[in-house]
Amino acid sequence: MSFIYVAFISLFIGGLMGLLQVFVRSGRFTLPWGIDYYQVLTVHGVILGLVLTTYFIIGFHFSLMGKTVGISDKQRKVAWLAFWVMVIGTVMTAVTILLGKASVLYTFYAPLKAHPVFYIGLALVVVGSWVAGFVNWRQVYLWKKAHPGEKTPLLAFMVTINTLLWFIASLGVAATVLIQFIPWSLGYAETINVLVSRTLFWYFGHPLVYFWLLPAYMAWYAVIPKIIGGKIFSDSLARMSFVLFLFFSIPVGFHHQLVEPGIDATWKFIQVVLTFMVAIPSLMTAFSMFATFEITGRRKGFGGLFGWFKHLPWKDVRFFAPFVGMLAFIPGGAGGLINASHQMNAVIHNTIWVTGHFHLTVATTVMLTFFGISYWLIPHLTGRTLTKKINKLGIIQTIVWTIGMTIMSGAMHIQGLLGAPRRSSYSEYGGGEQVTEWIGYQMAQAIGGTILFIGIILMVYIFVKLAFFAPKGEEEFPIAEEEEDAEPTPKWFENWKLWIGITVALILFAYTIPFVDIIQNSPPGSVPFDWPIGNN
Ligand code: HEM
Ligand SMILES: [Cu+2]
Repeated sequence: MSFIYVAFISLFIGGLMGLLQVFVRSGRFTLPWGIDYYQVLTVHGVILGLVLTTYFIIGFHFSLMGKTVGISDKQRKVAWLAFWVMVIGTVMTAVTILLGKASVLYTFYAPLKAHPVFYIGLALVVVGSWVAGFVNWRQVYLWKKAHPGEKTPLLAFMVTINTLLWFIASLGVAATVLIQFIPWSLGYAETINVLVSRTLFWYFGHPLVYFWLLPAYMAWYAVIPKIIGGKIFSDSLARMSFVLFLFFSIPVGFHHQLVEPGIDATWKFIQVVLTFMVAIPSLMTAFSMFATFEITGRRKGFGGLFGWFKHLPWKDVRFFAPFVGMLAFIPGGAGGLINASHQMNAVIHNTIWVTGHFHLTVATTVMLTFFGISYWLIPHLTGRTLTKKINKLGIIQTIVWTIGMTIMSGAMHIQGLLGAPRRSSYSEYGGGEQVTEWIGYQMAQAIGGTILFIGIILMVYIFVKLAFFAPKGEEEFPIAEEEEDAEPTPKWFENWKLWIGITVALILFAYTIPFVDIIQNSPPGSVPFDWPIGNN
């Protein structure tokens, strides 16, 4: 619950920044008191992309592990340690951003330099999250020892995969922060190798998006079936898709660096091919969700080609919100295929299309699923219940979010195709002709963003209700079961050495040669640049 408090406070602050951004970009509003647009945007990206997600996910992981394999008092203590290390790091980072000493955006690309405390704070957040992951692994290990021969519960298996993915991926960001950014920002190193830092960042940055997405998939595979009164479609298929996500989410960071001149095109091509492999587990997930829906509906006696579709509990927000999230993943995923394709990437690269894309994926698919989880998880943890009224408000919240996001993200996609840059305060670019094509859409973006902000206020209100004011009672923690006649899950799914071995082999294959090449043939490093630029 402590993790979730941080997540919802972040939602509110970050949402407010988002509102300011769409206002500024509409051209009708300037920030008061000399506040800098890029400071606001850094708060937004860091607090929503990094803080909200990581805290919610770790809290959700702990709740799933507690329910399935249990947590000992000692483990709980170490989990608190993880929490406080993360909080100290978050506060350090937040203070530097609020003081205007770290307006470097959440990707902190070199050679823009932040105050050293910004990087040290980030490093602490990562270390804290590792401690949390180690606790999870220990929980599974002790459960296995106490239950010889039994398979790890599905959700504990999934948490293990996601923490593994996070650990392996965040080694990259830890390396660049510790070896490159901290010495450079402290003045011990004069220059920084920009391409190495960006490569290490994206080695982390892509798997990061799967770290966000997999907890949503946990809820889709193992919670939603219970909510709709069905069973898990296939335990083995769910595990296999998670294993494939582990394989194919890390050795692919180059698809964020397709326009970078210092990386050999062959290796970009190889990493793009590996990127597209992720379509397999994604479509497996889509297939198994709809299979669950259909089987459950037919079992309840709803026949016909689509009759089973009508039986779904549309009025239950625990289902409705994540379901809308699933729908948003259809355009979101299609946009992702465009982003990852080298030629089409050239059209949308660094335009606000990209922002439109991830507001559909992380800010809708993932967020609406996390909200869907919150409706039962928060009352479950606080000993309260989800009332009919809050449920209804949740449905309204989902609809408001969908309308706001459709308008805002739609406007962003169109502007991007017309060439509007992302990460840019309002500008008419000296009256350039091309600008007239997109500038009107910035108004639509502001309207969508405002509706979206109303969605955030609603959600924060619901959170406060569920955490402090809803009637006392017992809220179910919905975990679906397997079919009675399900095929047994093969034992080799628990062969962690094999999964980790393949993951590491794929990473070494995709990164070793180009990385050596980048280091050997790098241009000179860069001295630090402070924001506003010129203070180097
Ligand atoms: C009221 C709701 C929101 C509004 C109005 C909003 C608006 C925006 C806008 C306009 C930008 C682009 C600014 C620019 O490139 O100049 C942006 C960037 C971003 N947003 Fe949001 N957003 C909202 C909610 C969210 C949520 C819920 C998340 C994540 C969970 C999120 C994550 C991000 C991230 C990671 C960036 C990129 C920052 C960067 O490029 O450095 N946003 N948002
Ligand atoms: Cu990516």
